[in-house]
Amino acid sequence: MTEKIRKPIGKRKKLPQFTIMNVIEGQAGLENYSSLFFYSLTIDNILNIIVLLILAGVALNLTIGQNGVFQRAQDAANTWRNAETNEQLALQEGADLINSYLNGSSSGSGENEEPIEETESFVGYYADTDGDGTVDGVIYADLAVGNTGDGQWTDSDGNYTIPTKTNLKDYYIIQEEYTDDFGTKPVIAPLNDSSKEDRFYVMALDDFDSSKHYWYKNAYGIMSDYSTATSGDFGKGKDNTDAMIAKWNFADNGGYGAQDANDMWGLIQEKVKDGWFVPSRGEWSAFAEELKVTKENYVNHKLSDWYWSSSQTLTTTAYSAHFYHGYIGHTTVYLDGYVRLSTTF
Ligand SMILES: [Ca+2]
Repeated sequence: MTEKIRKPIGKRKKLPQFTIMNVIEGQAGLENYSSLFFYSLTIDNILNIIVLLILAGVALNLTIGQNGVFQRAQDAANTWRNAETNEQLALQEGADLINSYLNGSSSGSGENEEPIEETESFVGYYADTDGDGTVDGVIYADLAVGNTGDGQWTDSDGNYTIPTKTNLKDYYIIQEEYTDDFGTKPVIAPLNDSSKEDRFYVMALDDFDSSKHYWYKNAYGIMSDYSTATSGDFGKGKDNTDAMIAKWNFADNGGYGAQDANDMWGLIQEKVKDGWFVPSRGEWSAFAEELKVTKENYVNHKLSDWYWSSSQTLTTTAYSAHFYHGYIGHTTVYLDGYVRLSTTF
């Protein structure tokens, strides 16, 4: 916007309470500012800016009160020749407040949000596990409530128990409506309280990648400690994953044999460092039953035919979630299957 286009506010309307406009018009130096808001102020958008500041949670008296942003800008303007620096600081503060609101940094922190109910199930809602505005998965277990399905997906291999816990973290609705592979639901994010327990189990909305991977190709027939090395229970996927990555990293030196480049335990390690894990047999069962996934509808949820779990079955096999058949299966560890990861928050 050029100098010619900007009209002195005083020539348009006579509003003494906004003599701040003199600040804008009196200043060649203002053109240094990158913010377009202060570059093109009119009486109309000054009012809009005040509304924005209030919406952004900035108290009214901080905005237009006795010691507010605009008052300080005005005061600075009155002594401009001696106090150019103060004026610029006050104006910059206003610009920063507006920019932080428009960038969402003052609306996504959750600090002013109502916590969600502690007795209601939020299974089926989407999760923004780090509150950054990007959805990370769908909630399939809520430890405030426990099972909401009947605790069994299809047959006894699909049994699961979701425990209930107390001292759980607080959460809030960060987005009222979001549509993805599990329909349209609100999105939940954590309030800031990291000292408490995670309440939710979350499944990623996409496979780890578009390829199929071995469970652990060379482990076939030599997993003699299968009954203790991993567990099929709900809540054990994280421990299973840590244990199997340790085994895989040991390879021939105490693990289940040589590594293969297509073994999932090698490929997922970066994601595991971010808190993701391969779901246990019970976690896959809970996911399927709690979200009512069947062999008839799994394609609609963009799920692949079958997935590895992190739970061993025998010396040669691990459990797998077979959506194509609609049940939990046992699969030989040198076969290749899809991988989808879970996390908690
Ligand atoms: Ca996120």
